[in-house]
Order: sequence, then structure tokens, then C-alpha cells
Amino acid sequence: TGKTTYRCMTTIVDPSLGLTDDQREFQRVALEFAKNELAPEMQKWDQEETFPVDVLKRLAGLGFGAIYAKEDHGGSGLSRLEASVIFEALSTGCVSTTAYLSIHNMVAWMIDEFGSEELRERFVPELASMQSQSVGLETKLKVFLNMTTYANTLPLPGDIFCTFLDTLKFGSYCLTEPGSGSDAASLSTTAKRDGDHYILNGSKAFISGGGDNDVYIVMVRTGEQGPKGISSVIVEKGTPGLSFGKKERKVGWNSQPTRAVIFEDCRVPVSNIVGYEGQGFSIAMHGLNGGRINIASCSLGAAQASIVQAVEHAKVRKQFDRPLAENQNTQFKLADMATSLVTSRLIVRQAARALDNKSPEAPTLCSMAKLFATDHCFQICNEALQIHGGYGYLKDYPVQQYMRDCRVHQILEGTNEVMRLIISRNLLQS
Ligand code: FAD
Ligand code: 2MC
Repeated sequence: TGKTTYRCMTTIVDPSLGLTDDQREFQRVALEFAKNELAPEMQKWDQEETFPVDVLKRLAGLGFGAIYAKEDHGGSGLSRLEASVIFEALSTGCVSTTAYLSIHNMVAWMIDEFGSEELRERFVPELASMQSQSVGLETKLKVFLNMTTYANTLPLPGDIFCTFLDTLKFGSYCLTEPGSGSDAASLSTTAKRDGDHYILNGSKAFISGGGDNDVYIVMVRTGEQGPKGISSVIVEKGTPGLSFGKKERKVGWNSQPTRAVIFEDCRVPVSNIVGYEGQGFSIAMHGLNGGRINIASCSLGAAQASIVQAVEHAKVRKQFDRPLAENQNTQFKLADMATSLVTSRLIVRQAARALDNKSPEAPTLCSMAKLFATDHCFQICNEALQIHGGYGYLKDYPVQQYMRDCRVHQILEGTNEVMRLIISRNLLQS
């Protein structure tokens, strides 16, 4: 009947609405993983600050390590829209772990899209699987010998251990510096040419995965001041002159480490440049266009889960002899939250489609999507916490973690003020 259709099995916040059968299938796999492997652990990872590397490797096994990288070197060759659907679904289980996976995907795509054939061959298969593929004893010995030659000292026992036993290949994106955050084009880490090497000096701040990860794509100054003097180079863990700061203590995003990345006369082969000299800022920004959709998608997942939990709580919890859900204030609040989530999802998916279609409006739409979705989804998580009353403030209930994890999405990958700057520049251009 019309009535049963109207009161359909799923609610209006169902994230599969409007997707193709294939997209629903990716979504189903990601939602299952989120439910079975992420959600049961998210609280523990947050409290114990565990970086769940084995779980991430298993996600890569599902094809989620390089979702929108091309297939010839092991990427999954999916669209930005499909990536958004996957990150949203995984985030319902753990925002912080998914957000790191999204940064890893951004790094893999940047190397796949702009790297030389040699770099693509060397790095993309390993990043796609998030583990070393074909590193034989010979290569490991070479790395070991390089470490001793360049460092002029014996490596630390920990470094030897990493060289020989570490099979992980996780990526980090290094743009921000202590003196250059929003004004990213003013970065001052230098890479001076010395024969077949660049010598890097400077430091990067707030690097997700910093210290634990293996592959760092680093934006450095090789030329003039401003964006045109910037290049992107890959620096591998174990390179002499590369070190890390202390692990930062954070409000959220606790299932992934954040550290400063420091370069002191760090020698990197010139062949590790991604793209050409002076292209680095453009590469960094192209990476972030997708990154901003991905982070916004992580906020969608958090908001989705928060709404579902708020609805459950409002139906079950009774005050004044009736469920909270019978208060019109609660009903209207839930209606606003649902409208806000669906609107956020629409703009995120529109931006993802624009990026898929290589539309010239894509960078501005990605900024709009990031601004709108991360602001509104944070509010949704906060309102969901309010509906839970005092219980929402307890760490036993996941809603506070969704809120804490989402908060930083308004800051990183470009603050929401920078997003407004980008959007207004588009409007005001002559
Ligand atoms: P600032 O640039 O100092 O800004 C401070 C405030 O001023 C903000 O509110 C900002 O919006 C506002 N502001 C600045 N300029 C303007 C302006 N022109 N108009 C209006 N308002 C303005 N970076 C990486 O490169 N790689 C990473 O992996 C990474 N991971 C991160 C993980 C975490 C947990 C965090 C917290 C940060 C991470 N970052 C990373 C850094 C992040 O991208 C920066 O923090 C962010 O870009 C803002 O830079 P900032 O912190 O220096 O703030
Ligand atoms: N896509 C493609 N190209 C872009 C771009 C984008 N989104 N944004 C800028 N560019 C190009 C731009 O077109 C220009 O190229 P050209 O001269 O050829 O036209 C060049 O880059 C320089 O751009 P601007 O002239 O706009 O440079 P300006 O310095 O005025 O502003 C700004 C750049 C503010 C937009 C940039 O610095 C920015 O995005 N800042 C925020 C930094 C940021 O997002 N950091 C995130 C770090 S990563 C992170 O947080 C993680 C968790 C991983």
C-alpha cells in the first residue's frame, strides 16, 4: 500500500539511497566491516591510543588501500563517489581509523597520478596492499648498508628491526609546518640539490601517521618563494636525517599517531621527486581536493551513526512517564539532524561527482562540501550527545567519541575558514 511504501523499511537517512547496485555492494562490504571489525574496538583504540595496523592491512585486502588509484599498479580504479561511500560507511565503525585510511589513499593517489612510472611501480602496489610486496633480502641489505653509509654511524637496533622485519607500507602527507599552516604556500622546508640527491632541512608539524609510517610525501622548497617554488618528494622511513617528534596528545583521532617530521641534512634521491620541480604545490592541492571530500565523508559516517543512536535512545529512555521521542522538541531536533545529514551527503556526493568529471568547479565544490558537511555533521553529533543527556557525556557511550573525532575535521585538510576563503575567491573573481 501507499502507506507501507511511505513508512519504508529504511529511514530517510539511509546512505544507500540513490546509489547503483555496484555502489551498494561496496557500501555493504564496508558497513559489514565497520560493524564487525571497527565498531567493537573503537572505544578501546581511542582510550589506549592504538594504531590498528593489522585491521588497516585487512581493509587494504578488501581493495580500500588505494581506492581511486588506477588498476595497472594495484589500485582499485574506483570513482571518488565510490570512495566517499566507502569512507562514510567505514566511519560508522571508527572515524579516526577511517580518516587515517583516507589520508593513506590520498598519498597513494598522488604518487599514482603524478609520479614517474618508476615511482608508480615501486610504491603504488605496496601502498595499495599497505605492505611490502617484493622486498627481497638483497634490497633490505641495500637499505641497511645505505643507512650505515649515510649516517656514518651504526643504525639503532630499532632501525635494524624495522628494516628487516617491518612489512607495512603506510603513507603520510607532509605539508603543514610550525610556521605555515593555513598559508601553506609559505612553507620553508628546503630541498637543495647536491648531485643526484636533494638535501632536506626543516620540519613538518601535525603529521598523521608520523613516526609509525613508512612513505612520506613531503612538500619542500626547491625554488623561489610562493607556490611555484615548491616540489613534492618521497622520503622513506629509515633515511638518515629523518626523525620524528613526540606523539601528540589529542582530543580525538586517537587511533592514529600524530608527530612532527624532522629533516636534518636528509639525503633523498632526485628520482624520488613526484612530478617536476615547482609542481609540488599543485600536486598537494590536487591531493587535498579528494582529501576534503574524504574527510567530509568521514563526518557523514559519524553523523549517521550518531543519529541512529540518538533515535534508539529517544525511543527507549523514559522521562515524565514517556519516551523522550514523544517530546516534540526531540522530534523536531531529530528532523533537523536528519535534514542536515541528507543535505551534507548531497553536497559531498555532488563534489565527488564533479571531481570524477574533472569539472573546473570541482576544487570549489570540494571546499563547499568540506565546509558544509564537517560543520553540520559536528553539530549533529553534538545534538545526538545532548539527546543522550548525561549518558552522552560518558565514555561508555560512543556518541561522545563521534563528536570528538569529528571536531578536527573543521580544522585539518584546510580549516573551514580557508574553505570560505576559497569559495569567496571563486565568487569574487572578475
Ligand atoms: P593557522 O593557520 O595558524 O590558523 C589558526 C586560525 O586562524 C584558524 O581558525 C584559521 O582558520 C584562521 N585563519 C588563518 N588564516 C586565515 C585567513 N586568511 N582568514 C581567516 N581566518 C584565518 N597537516 C599535514 O600536512 N599533514 C597531516 O597529516 C596533518 N594531520 C593533522 C592531524 C591533526 C590531528 C591536526 C590537528 C592537524 C593536522 N594537520 C596535518 C595540520 C592541519 O592541516 C593544520 O592544523 C591546519 O591546516 C591549520 O593550520 P594551523 O594549525 O597552523 O592553523
Ligand atoms: N586545486 C587545484 N589547484 C589549486 C587549489 C586546489 N584546491 N588551490 C590552489 N591551487 C593552485 C592555484 O590554482 C594556483 O595555481 P596557478 O597559479 O597555476 O593558478 C596555486 O595553486 C596557488 O594558489 P593560490 O594563488 O590560491 O595560493 P594562496 O597562497 O593565495 O592560497 C590556499 C592557497 C590558502 C588555498 C592554500 O594554501 C590552502 O589550501 N591552505 C590550506 C592548507 C591545507 O589545506 N592544509 C592541509 C594539510 S593536510 C591535513 O591537514 C591532513 C590531515 C592530511
